[in-house]
Amino acid sequence: MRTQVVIIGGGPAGSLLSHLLHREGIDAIVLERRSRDYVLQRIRAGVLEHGTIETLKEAGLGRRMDDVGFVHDGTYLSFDDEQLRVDFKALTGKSVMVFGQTEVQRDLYAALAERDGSIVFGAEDVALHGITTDRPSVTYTLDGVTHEIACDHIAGCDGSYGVSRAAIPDDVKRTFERVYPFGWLGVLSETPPVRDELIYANHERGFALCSMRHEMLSRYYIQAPVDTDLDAWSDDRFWDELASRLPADARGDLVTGPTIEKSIAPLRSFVTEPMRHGELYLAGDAAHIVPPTGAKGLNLALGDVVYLTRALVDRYTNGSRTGLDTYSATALDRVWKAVRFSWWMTTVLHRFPDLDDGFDRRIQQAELSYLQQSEAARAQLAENYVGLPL
Ligand code: RFL
Ligand code: PHB
Repeated sequence: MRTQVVIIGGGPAGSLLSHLLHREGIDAIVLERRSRDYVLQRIRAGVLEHGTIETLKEAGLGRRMDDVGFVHDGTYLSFDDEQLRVDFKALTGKSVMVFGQTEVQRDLYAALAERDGSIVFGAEDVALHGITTDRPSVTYTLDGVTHEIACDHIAGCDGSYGVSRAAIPDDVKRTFERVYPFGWLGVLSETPPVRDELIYANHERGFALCSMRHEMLSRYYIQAPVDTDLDAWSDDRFWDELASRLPADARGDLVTGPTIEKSIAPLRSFVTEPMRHGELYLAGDAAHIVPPTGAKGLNLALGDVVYLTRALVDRYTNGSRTGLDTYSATALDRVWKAVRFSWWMTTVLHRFPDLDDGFDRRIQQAELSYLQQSEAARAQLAENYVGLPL
């Protein structure tokens, strides 16, 4: 079999890439290790940047987002007894959309389902061949039978534990990592969100975040040790701990109920450079991970895909390789700014258990006080939160 682009991984990055390429008349096949239902059950990101919203709309994927997503013009930060609203709309003219990753993925799979053979679910033992030649190919096993697809280019969209990044030799790539000494314990509950916008809380007991999916589905997180035993966290214990970290008025408005999901996620920053080797192009979590505090992971993945689509259109429509040659540098420039912002939000809003000499805490207090007093400080937060231009 032959196609123009083999896409490894059918998460948001891989499925959007396939959809955008198809609209440009470029053939692609997505190889996804899991089943469709498995991917749709993963509960992950919730906030879409301005540029992501525009991209999805331009790609004909905006209808349900516009119908059921929530436009948010700002967010709340709380610390000690203070609260601050950062007004994205007033500071940048832009807003974000609360629309879960699961919903984005559902719309992408619906678009892919209209084209037979555009995605293979349950593809095992995916392996890359000849990535530094002009005849790359990918093999995989489906129901015990091995298949081979010859192609011009391979897009590695298989997340942080996929096979694509590992196909770049160690002496070619360089990785950068920061592991944070805590995780996020998150729950979903069929209760009304505590407020109409998100609350990011820095409290002496640790960070907390109030988010949502829709009118009767809330998403809450609290900072917790990475090795937290989920069985030790009854719903009551979670609600008590969350309430203790929220500003008093929000605490009073918090509606509790049974949780329908509970999980712990580690927090880390990770970047691999370059994002291209031969005819292999990495996009999304395959190339970089950010802590969720800045709500950037999904947006960054989709941003890479926009750049890669432009580069492939340049190649197939204009016969120019310039876009492909500059893809890694272009993407990394934007990636590092999101890595910086996510690191900064994480550092300013969490309590660091092993930093108790007081210096870092004073810096944190100074950052928060500066945000309160300076419109310029709030504008830099807002500009990054709604997303830098693509
Ligand atoms: P994904 O979503 O991980 O998709 C990669 C896909 O590749 C498949 N795969 C393979 N397929 C074939 N062969 C192989 N060898 C393969 N290995 C893997 C996988 O099954 C999967 O379907 O990466 P992508 O597309 O780059 O999208 C990135 C986003 O999913 C990610 O950045 C965000 O979800 C990160 N993230 C969050 N981001 C936020 O902005 N806010 C959040 O609240 C948030 N919560 C999260 C998260 C990521 C999490 N992970 C990865 C553990 C919570 C969690 C738990
Ligand atoms: C979420 O709703 O899951 C969410 C929102 C904002 C973040 C991280 C996660 O910064």
